[in-house]
Amino acid sequence: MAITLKVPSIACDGCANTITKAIQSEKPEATVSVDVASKVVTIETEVSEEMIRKIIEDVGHTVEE
Ligand SMILES: [Cu+2]
Repeated sequence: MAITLKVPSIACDGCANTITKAIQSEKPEATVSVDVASKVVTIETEVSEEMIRKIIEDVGHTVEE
């Protein structure tokens, strides 16, 4: 299932990297793509959206409701 989240706190490639690594360290099978310009994160995973939101928030980013 693909989850799409808007993460307004993404400012650069470093942020994109932090988020990608955080998700993949918890869920190695997840495919993560981050569009820095539009601040949208797309995750292909079996994990719940709730869990993904928590992982992103745990590395200091804010997920839009
Ligand atoms: Cu950054």
